[in-house]
Amino acid sequence: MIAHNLGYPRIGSHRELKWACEQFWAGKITRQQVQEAGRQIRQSNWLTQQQAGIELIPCNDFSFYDQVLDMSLTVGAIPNRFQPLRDQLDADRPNADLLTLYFAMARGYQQNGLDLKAMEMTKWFDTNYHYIVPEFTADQSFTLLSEKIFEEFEEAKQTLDTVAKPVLLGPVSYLLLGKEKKTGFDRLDLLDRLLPVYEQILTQLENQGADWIQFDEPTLSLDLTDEQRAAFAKTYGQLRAKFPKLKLLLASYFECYGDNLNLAIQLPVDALHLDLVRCPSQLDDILQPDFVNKQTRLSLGVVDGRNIWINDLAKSQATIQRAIDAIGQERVLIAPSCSLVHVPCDLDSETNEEGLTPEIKQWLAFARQKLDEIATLATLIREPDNAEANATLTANQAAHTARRQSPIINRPAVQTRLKQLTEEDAQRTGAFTQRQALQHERLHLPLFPTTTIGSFPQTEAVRANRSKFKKGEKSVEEYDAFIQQETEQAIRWQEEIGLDVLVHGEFERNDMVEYFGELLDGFGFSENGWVQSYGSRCVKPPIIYGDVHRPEPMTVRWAQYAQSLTSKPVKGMLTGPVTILQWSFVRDDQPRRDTCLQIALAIHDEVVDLENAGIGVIQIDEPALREGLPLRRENWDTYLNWAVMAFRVAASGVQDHTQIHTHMCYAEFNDIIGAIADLDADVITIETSRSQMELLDAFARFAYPNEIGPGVYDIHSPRVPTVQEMVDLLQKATNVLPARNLWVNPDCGLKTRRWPETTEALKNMVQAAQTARELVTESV
Ligand code: THG
Ligand code: ZN
Repeated sequence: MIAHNLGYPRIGSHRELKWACEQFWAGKITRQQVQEAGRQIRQSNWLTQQQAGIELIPCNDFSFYDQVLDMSLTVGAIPNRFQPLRDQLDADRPNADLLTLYFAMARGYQQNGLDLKAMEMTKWFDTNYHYIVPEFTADQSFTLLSEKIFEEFEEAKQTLDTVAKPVLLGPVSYLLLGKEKKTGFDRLDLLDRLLPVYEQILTQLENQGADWIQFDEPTLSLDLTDEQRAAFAKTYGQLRAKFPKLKLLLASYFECYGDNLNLAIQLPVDALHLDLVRCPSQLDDILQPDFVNKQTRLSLGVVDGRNIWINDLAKSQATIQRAIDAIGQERVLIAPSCSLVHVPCDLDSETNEEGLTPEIKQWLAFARQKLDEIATLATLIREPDNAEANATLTANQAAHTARRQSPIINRPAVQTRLKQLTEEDAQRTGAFTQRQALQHERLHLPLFPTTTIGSFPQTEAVRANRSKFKKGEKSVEEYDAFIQQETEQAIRWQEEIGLDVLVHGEFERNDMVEYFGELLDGFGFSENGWVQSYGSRCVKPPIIYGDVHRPEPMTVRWAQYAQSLTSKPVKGMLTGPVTILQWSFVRDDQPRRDTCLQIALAIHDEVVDLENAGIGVIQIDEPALREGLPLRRENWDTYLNWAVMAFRVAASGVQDHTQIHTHMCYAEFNDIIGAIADLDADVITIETSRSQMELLDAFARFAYPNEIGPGVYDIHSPRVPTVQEMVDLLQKATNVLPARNLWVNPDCGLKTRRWPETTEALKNMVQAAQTARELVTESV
């Protein structure tokens, strides 16, 4: 039996990686200094794992930006547009400055006369982590370029005095997660060119003394075609034949192997990892004669790598024992369900009892605590009488009992309200056309009304004030006065620009989920519970531990204040239940659906309060609706049913003349357009920056009935769009959708932009709306 780990958070327990990278990008520290920061994080992580009792420790799980991008650099899959930079850096010579090339691929490069666009980023399976999408061409070639994996293996050996287990994204998943830049070929056809580079990597690692190699192949948890399955068989057959001595561990996670299980069993690898948190049933599925009669070991992913609850050690012990009874202790490895990068580093960094009380903390385990759980489980199996391990087990059981019975978790009134929920609670009074007429009568908006998505630039001053307030260096009164002043300025500024539906600007908010988490009962929040979202950017997901309840109105005050300053409508701004659920750590003691509907009830109450406070337009953002989709299609309908229901519960309860908006990011709407229509929001604003026409086509083909604001410019770039390009877009939109249903807005919130470009862009946008109105009137 081996206690092992699949990967450890690399941001550092106080986000050391973020600070180092951002300083390096700003030119404030040298390449050597940022490299040194990386080295310190790796060493600290390795020693932490060793001290915790992890016997097989991962290496190459560190990354300065993203592990998929690391793989692209390792196999030399550098898009052609970076060639001029490679020439400048002389990138193909040993010891070249690959870090500059690497960050250029991740973030773009505008220096030395070059203007290189960053590679695309997309979500990693159903997590809040984003990876850099490999770009492939038909004439793609691969060569071993970066030596990172060898260097880190050597470094781990020096640090640990033993060999670590290099982690590689497997070749099939690497190809499948990428994208063909042009049509006319299938990226899986590149496998024959890619495998030799993987073989080179394994040859060198074997020469360096490597024993185990971990291949992450998480695409095995997706629906695969026969061709894709065949690629797995071919890959591992070939690697096995060439490397009979290396121990290959194949890891998939986040879902059941499902109908890929037979394939996985047949692959000639030394160990197969099972995510027993997401899919406990697959242990029995695999412990059949077919598998039992082989030599393959099982890595049992019993400790949750996606959530922050303590493990049920007794239950895990029983699970492990069941496997041991079938295949013997020698064939078992104990592991987290997936890499620990999806959980925060260390619970011991949490000292603020307001966010996490000692009672709640005893129910939680962050990455470092999860290592201890894995080690304890190994001890319990090897030495059933070990006193320390048994004391831990007893305390663990007591914590679980306490959690089940705790009054802070159970709110009978909330549970009753949830039970009594009916379809009627998810229903606006009138049909859309009726509501639309009443809303037009009340709001007096022009054709092509203009609005923004909600947030405005978060300046240094806004951030500094919030941080001082949180540290107690600013009083509530001082902070409120500051927010009031910012809000008033924002209202005046929007009036000047001539927008039709205004927003208050969200200067009082940090993150759109964290903010609500801090105001709702049943939510805890951490001080240092950061999780990497992309590159140096992190999020601090709230922790939902109990029945959700809204103790008092959350947003009414600022909305009402903003509305009091102007005669134009001001939108109330809320985050929707699905997004709050999706971007939080959720309870593992009740279905996600129930938690989501509890949040929906809290948002529902907020919506009603906003209406009573005189707010006539209310936006309920659901940017995470699409990303909450289960990985397997067979589970989509169940999810979409409750997710749509939750949104509708939140949005219902207001009168027909109150206009409900929603907003969604990420353009892949085709496959869920029916669910989007079922939300029955009066207005949806959407991100379209990547492909406006494709998106509009999807809505037109579906004959989307309600009002819609296809983003007319991309907020992700500081570039100011021209009036003409936005007019053109609006014209294209009127060709496929009724003009009376169209809104004019940027494609996402403006939080990450600066004021100067925002002002210019919105002025042009208002002008474009005006021109579009004139064009439509002329043509009538
Ligand atoms: N909030 C949450 N999750 C998200 C997003 C969000 N997931 C998807 C998408 N948006 C991810 N995008 C970002 C964008 C910016 C940042 C994080 C994720 C970011 N974070 C700050 C940082 O790392 O410096 C810290 C945040 C803060 O200061 O509060 O900039 O919007 N939950
Ligand atoms: Zn958005």
